[in-house]
Amino acid sequence: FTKPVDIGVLIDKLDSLTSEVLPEAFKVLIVDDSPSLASFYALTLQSAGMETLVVTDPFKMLDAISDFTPELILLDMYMPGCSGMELAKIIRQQESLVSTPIVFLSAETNMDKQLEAMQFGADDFLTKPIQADHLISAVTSKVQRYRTLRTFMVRDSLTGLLNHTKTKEELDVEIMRAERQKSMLVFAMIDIDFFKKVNDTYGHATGDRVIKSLSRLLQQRLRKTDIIGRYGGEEFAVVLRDTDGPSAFTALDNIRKAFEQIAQYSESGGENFSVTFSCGLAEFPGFSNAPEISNAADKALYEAKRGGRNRVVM
Ligand code: GH3
Ligand code: MG
Ligand code: MG
Ligand code: MG
Repeated sequence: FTKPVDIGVLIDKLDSLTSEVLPEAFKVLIVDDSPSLASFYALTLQSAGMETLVVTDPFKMLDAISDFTPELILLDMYMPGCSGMELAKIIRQQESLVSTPIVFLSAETNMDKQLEAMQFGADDFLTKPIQADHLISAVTSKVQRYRTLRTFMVRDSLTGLLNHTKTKEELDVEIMRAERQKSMLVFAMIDIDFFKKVNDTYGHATGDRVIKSLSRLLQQRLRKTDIIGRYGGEEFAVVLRDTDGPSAFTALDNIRKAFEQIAQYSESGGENFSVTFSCGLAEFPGFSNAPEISNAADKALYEAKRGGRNRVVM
């Protein structure tokens, strides 16, 4: 017998493999009390390469959503004990689902009833019976738009890095993963030194370029699996996965030296100049949850500033 397999680890492995090779399949949740109709919609969407989950009991919808994280919800209007409109209202009350597309699919042909249903936060109304290609194209365009919207919602526009909110979410996810896999991670907070002086001396546009140069350096020097976010104006945060304190220290300290070496310049001419940053690190385990670990990294960053800047503190 071989060792028992840790399913969580296996799923993570599979996750990272497929996400690098294939574009992810659209994930569609189908809520309809008729099993035969629901399975017809599911097969139709699967034939277009989508991943589907069918729920025929409306009261089980929320559980299904939290496990499946759909990118579109196809909702029947009339179901025993619960209307599609009530479900739409419940979906919109969940913070993580405020922008998830909801499409009603119902035999209701009365325009007023349709409009009324739309007011519960739905994005479209399709009528039964529906042609397979019509269903596929309606779902495809909605999910594509949702994906585009999501990229704008989670990315910072100057650097293309993850924004503050998304970075914090990712820290939570990675701590849970590390707990499950009994692995380590390091959270790093980076803050550019005397950045006000850069802006005051060379102008805001040059300041922006300095921010971008650090963003590029982090992307080049860190691993593909590390999570890099723009945490604030001239502040960055990094989650280094499967990394212990000493390795993270070495990595960040090398980046620190490389950043200091970059010849920064100003559009208005003059001599090149150099900019530095300070960095604070905290390790998991050691600190056991996201607030604690980010607090510890913040404290370490403060120590780095107090100790004279241009340094990494653990
Ligand atoms: P310290 O070494 O203590 O961090 O000094 P500092 O001057 O960097 O201190 P502080 O964090 O108070 O100042 C950050 C400045 O960064 C303030 C703000 O004007 C500037 N800033 C914030 N966001 C941006 C941005 O997107 N672009 C530019 N050019 N400047 C920004
Ligand atoms: Mg029905
Ligand atoms: Mg700052
Ligand atoms: Mg600063």
